Amino acid sequence: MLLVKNIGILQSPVGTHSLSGKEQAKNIKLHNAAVIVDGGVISKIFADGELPETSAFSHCTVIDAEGRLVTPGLVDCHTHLVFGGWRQGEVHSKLRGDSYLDILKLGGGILDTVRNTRKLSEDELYERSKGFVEEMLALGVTTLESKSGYGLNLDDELKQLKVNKRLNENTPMDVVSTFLGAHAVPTEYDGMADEYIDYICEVVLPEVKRQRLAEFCDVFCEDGVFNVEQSRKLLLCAQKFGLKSKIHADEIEAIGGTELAGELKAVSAEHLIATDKKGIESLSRGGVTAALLPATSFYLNKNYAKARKMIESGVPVAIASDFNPGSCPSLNLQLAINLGYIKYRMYPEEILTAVTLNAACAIGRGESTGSVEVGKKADLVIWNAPDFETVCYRFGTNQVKTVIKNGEIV
Ligand code: IZC
Ligand code: ZN
Repeated sequence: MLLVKNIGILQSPVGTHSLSGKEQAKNIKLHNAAVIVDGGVISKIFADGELPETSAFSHCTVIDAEGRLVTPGLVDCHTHLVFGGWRQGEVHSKLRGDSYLDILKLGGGILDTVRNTRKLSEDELYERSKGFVEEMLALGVTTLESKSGYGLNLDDELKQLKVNKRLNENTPMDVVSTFLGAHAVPTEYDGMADEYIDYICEVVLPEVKRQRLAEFCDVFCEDGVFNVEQSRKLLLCAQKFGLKSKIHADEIEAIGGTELAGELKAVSAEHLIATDKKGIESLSRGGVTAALLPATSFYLNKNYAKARKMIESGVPVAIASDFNPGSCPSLNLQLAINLGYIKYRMYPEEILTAVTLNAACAIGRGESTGSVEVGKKADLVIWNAPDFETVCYRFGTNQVKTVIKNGEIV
């Protein structure tokens, strides 16, 4: 058993469902608190110094938080962390006027990472990704989603998904696997996006299902990548194989991906940089979580998603890193927290919900993590900060003091 005592403030959203509207800003804040962990699960929570001075906890391992803030472990619900190579050369072209989509059209961008990912063996990819996972743990992330999408053929997509599985099994991180075979049209199918979608539906998805390698299916619904009809066809086909839907929508152009997310009642629509009022209404009607990625807006020199409008319209907002080698080569979710505060003008309580419970719900983990409550996993962060406002305010440094995953210090 583990006892975390002398918690200055224990702050957390509450529940197993995503929170929207005013509920998103509701966090419990327990002062002078303590948490007892048994078997990796939270078994008791004390507040206002009510931890009994008995020997009942003498057999516990004790962590003294020394008056610090404690929150749930962070959940990063959108990453592309299994990849080969980097794309540092692209920044130069982007700063001189080539757009992200221009670079992709010329066979660079995602397709460059596909070439570098295909070259690596599963073991090589695993070792590299494990390093990223360790860094993310040290930054306070205890659960994450990892997308494929740099293989774009049967073997290389399965290779990435198998790495997700190994990361989940062999590191302390909980890794939720998403199949993103429709991330770009591979060069072998140049100009034949429809045929590539058919190939995924007929050849790749059945294997992903048979080997149980993913829970979600995602698609890059974007100008010049996959249109709404292709995205719909793919996601409906994936639903038949039991994969829940996610959509990369409105990252660059609003071509209708957000409306499709509403129509299909997707679990989440992700990016939403270019989403307007109509798109927001459709998310709200469909009960879709908006997974916002502010570090990508920063890195692409783009606008920021209309987070306040989404919250006001009752759309649950999650915030994630979008770690990938192109549009966001940062795996630091704390940076996304800072940008959520300054650029989205979200309140610290809303942001905490966005990077814990709402993010957990966006990847189907709301029952087990995302809040500090009896019965949930003992995934906790002790911060080098007295309150979450300070975490939102300071930036550029790792503000985590200690990370506890399943009741163990990592
Ligand atoms: O590698 O560019 N937007 N996919 C869709 C990405 C960004 C990742 C990449
Ligand atoms: Zn993405």
